[in-house]
Amino acid sequence: MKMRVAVIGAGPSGLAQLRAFQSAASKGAQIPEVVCFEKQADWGGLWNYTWRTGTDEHGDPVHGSMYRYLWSNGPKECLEFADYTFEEHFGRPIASYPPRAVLWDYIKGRVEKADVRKWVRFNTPVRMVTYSDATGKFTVTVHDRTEDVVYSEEFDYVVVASGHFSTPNVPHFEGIDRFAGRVLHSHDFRDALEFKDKDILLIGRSYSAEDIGSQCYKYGAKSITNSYRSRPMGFNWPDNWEEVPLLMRVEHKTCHFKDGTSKEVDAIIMCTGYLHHFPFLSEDLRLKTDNRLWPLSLYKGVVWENNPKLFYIGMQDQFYTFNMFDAQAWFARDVMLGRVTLPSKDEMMADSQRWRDREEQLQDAGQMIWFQGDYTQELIDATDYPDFDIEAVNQTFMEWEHHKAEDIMGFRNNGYKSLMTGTMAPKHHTPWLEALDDSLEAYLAEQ
Ligand code: FAD
Ligand code: NA7
Repeated sequence: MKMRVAVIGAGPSGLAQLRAFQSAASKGAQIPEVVCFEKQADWGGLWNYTWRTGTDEHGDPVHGSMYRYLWSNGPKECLEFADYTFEEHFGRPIASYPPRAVLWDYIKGRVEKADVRKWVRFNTPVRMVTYSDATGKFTVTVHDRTEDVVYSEEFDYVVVASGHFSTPNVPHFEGIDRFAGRVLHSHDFRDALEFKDKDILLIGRSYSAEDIGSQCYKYGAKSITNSYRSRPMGFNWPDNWEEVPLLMRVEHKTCHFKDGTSKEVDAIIMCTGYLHHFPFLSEDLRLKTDNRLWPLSLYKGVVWENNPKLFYIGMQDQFYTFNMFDAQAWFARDVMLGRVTLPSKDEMMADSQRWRDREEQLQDAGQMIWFQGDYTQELIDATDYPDFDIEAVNQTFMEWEHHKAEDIMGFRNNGYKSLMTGTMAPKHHTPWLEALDDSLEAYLAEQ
């Protein structure tokens, strides 16, 4: 029987895996049968916006964590696919910080061109994956939600591409159970207009806190208070935005912070990150990690060292995204096709430990960017994924960091050069703070 590969998830990581196999086939390689299971009705992962929160139309947890008016939080030039450029997709250069719908369109364009939709079984969450030493195969049990049938199939390889920004990490704070306002996690945030004219408290100091706060500011929140555990973000915030130490307790609508100050707020939004959550994997296959640049147990960040027929794509914390997922997917593919030979388990673990040792020494964003750039380069060198100028991508990330430090509400007005085509991005027609319509049509309109 033909070799079979199961891919779990049709977000950017899973789609990278499909494209990797299709690319090999288009160059004449014999490829295995690839079956991708996707719990949502369409592909694109987080970029496929849902208005729903809580449970989906079938009663499963909603995957989506993205919200209305979300614009890319980094330059598109840093995530551009090396084998499918923005210019190829849109037929002309576009500005550097597209809204969600524009990036979703771009992601879809490549896989539509590759004609791999037929490999995806939609509305089909994976319920369980087990491995049998006796048969050397995985049994993948899924729930076809359209027909409401649970069934199992056997596979030679499994690729986990289910994402890790979907299951919220929700801490408890004293008195929050009696807070006289709305409490939610960033996973359930959908529309900043809900917080117009409100005093809001954000807990956390990372991307979600920064961006949800900026959204709320843009759409008219009265004040934004940002409570941090470790240290403030330190940007040059607008006048109605302040950063305070960690929330200690809540009394009615008053929040008390570690430095003894307090503030009355209407809503608390926990921007406290996400859990790597794989309820569908048996214990021997399950990655356990916090959100970091180098989770252990994955050789080259991809191959499950305890059973190298299992792969994980996109499990790291991310500066690099789409093109790093590609590099990982091409690597996983080449292991499966026998083009890359894996060393012994001890050697794989020693290699991972070297990356972890370096990760633990990283001091600042610049070092983290180069770390992930070096990692991506190493993977690209091992496969036929088109080489691109990683050093220049790193430099673009640094420009982005500087632009944020200069003007946190205006950094999205900058443009950068494509590292794939060499074209400079045009300036967007409307400054981000004034651009209230985030539709693809509005973004691409010439003005
Ligand atoms: P996901 O996009 O999460 O896709 C995983 C897929 O797996 C989903 O389609 C899901 O339905 C499916 N799935 C999950 N469980 C199962 C199951 N049991 N069975 C079947 N299918 C399953 N990155 C950027 O580059 N730029 C940004 O501006 C940016 N903004 C972001 C904003 C937010 C709010 C968040 C949360 C993330 C953002 N990211 C951004 C990072 C994001 O992680 C990546 O861009 C990308 O979506 C990751 O792709 P993925 O395929 O690994 O995961
Ligand atoms: P991140 O980047 O994982 O950050 C999580 C934040 O939550 C971080 O600032 C943490 O503080 C904070 N945190 C976690 N637990 C707590 C508790 N118990 N109390 C206070 N603060 C806490 O998640 P994000 O959602 O911001 O970003 C995820 C992705 O979404 C990212 O890729 C973006 O592109 C969008 P710390 O920094 O450790 O002090």
